[in-house]
Amino acid sequence: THKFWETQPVPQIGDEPPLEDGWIEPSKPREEVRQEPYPLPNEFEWTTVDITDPVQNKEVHDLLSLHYVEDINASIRFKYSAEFIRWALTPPGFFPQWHVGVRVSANKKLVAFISGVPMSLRVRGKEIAASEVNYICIHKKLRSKRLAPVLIKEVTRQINLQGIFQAIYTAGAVIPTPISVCQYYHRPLNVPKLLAVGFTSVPRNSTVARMTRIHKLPDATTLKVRPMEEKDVDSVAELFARYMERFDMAPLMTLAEIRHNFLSGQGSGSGPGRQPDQVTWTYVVENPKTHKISDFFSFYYLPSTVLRSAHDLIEAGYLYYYATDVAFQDGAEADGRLKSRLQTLIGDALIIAHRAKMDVFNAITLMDNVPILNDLKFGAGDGYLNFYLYNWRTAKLAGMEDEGEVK
Ligand code: YNC
Ligand code: MG
Repeated sequence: THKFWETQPVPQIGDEPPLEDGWIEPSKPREEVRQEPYPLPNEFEWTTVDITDPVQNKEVHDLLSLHYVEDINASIRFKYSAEFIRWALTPPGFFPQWHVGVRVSANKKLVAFISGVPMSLRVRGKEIAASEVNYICIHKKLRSKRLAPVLIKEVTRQINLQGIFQAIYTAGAVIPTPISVCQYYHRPLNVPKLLAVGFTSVPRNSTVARMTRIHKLPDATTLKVRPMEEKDVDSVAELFARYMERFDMAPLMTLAEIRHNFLSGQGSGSGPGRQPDQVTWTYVVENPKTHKISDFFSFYYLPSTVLRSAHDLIEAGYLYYYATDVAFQDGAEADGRLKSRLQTLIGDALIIAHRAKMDVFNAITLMDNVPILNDLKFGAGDGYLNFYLYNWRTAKLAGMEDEGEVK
């Protein structure tokens, strides 16, 4: 049973698929939203974290570094950089009040956090002004005390106060009720390193040398890709919007959001070396005649701490958004031209990530990833990511029943 989630406007276990998409609870006028913060146990107090303040940014970074998501074996833990957290929490139109922290009253130590950012989401035919809720984290010493529901209710209140009543969120945890579940896949880039830290092991029928050879990548990309620049924003936005029409659920991004999400810290024309503040890496293919962007891919850099040797980091790239105009050519999907182009494009992402000295490249089974993962030598991981909508009914997304299967 789910004492908390049973009380929330989310589809409950066993609910029939809805006849029509829409809210579960109607929106309220601002004055009908609860005006007072939810009560916390006595020794704690609420704080609005100013994530643009380097000191508070670091406090969130430090909390997550020690207490955020671990893999199922507790062998690695995400280590979001301070720059990453600031980037993720400051998209265009962000609300500082949606960055909710809990401090110990006595010494002001930050011991819990949850955040929301505004976004525009399309679910099937409907556009929703939504929030994306992420980075819920409670200090390990304060676990299992029902503090998480208080954090969730408080961020919901702050979001409601801005006139937003829907949210999207993802979690490894299974709660009522996922609309989709994706599996993690991993593509080794630095085999000796991954073996040394115990992220992978040598199968019985293989050797280190053989594994290294199989995963070797060329230095040069196949396509003529270059880092995305400011001048590409319009063209990338157009390509992105059109490509996303392929999917039942996708974000809708303004030009400002395209710029924020894809150009973060990427100095124009910067080479493959890692910039200190670089979070996302976006590369484009420019049509030499029209100067339109025909393809782009993006990934973000997110290391994980190796827990049995805390000084070791696994440097990982995560596939983010991509698009290709091959998808718009007649018959391209049916005759395999789309799959082939995507394989080349994402293959180039692997090459760039490898050149940037990353150890592994990760992807989940969404968008058009599934058909290309095996050929690109990704292996299935043991992690899953569940997708959820708050206060929105819709049937489960495609891939929910056949996840993991190659189309
Ligand atoms: C979770 N990840 O089921 P029931 S992902 C949501 N998301 O409630 P307690 C979760 N709910 O089942 P703990 C959850 N994990 O009794 C647990 N729950 O109804 C539910 N880990 O609370 C759980 N970050 O305080 C149960 O649990 C209730 O002390 C139990 O705290 C949980 O960011 C947690 O994995 C996850 O820091 C904070 O374990 C803690 O264990 C922790 O006794 C490591 O809570 C870090 C970690 C999760 C990453 C993520 C997405 C969060 C989504 C939250 C839901 C947002 C809803 C939309 C709100 C806006 C609405 C609008 C408009
Ligand atoms: Mg708790």
